[in-house]
Amino acid sequence: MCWLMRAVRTRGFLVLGMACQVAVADDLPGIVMVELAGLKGVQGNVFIAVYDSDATWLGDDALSVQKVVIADALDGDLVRTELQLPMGEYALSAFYDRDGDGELDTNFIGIPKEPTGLSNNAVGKFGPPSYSDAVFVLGAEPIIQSIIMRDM
Ligand SMILES: [Ca+2]
Repeated sequence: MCWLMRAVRTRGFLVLGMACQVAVADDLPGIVMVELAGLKGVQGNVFIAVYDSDATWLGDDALSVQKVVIADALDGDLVRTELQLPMGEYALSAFYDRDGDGELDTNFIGIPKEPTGLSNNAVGKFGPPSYSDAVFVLGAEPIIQSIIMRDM
């Protein structure tokens, strides 16, 4: 059994681990298992947006958005789904689309009117939670993000 050569970019630095003669690109999928709590007994969809930079965080330019049908993904009290992403740094934003319009409803100052949750269960103190509070590193090992969905 040999190790793979792997290059993982972390905050602009290149970290190399190596052995054998096998070179693998750094876009191998990693797996984030997402567990959303607080959605038992509701119907409809939850949307999970993936961000990979502070510049796009919580904006419309998410890396990807995954729609999860709650009825199909409910496992006990949790809604479970899986995201496959290249290894790297990410932050997740999830919302429960209570009224089924496909969008996160907000009030006139931008505060969500539907339940939301962020990776690391990041919460904002005065204003929106920051990317740095929600970011996590995805490597070769699958990781679990347990997110509690909350009404603001
Ligand atoms: Ca909505």
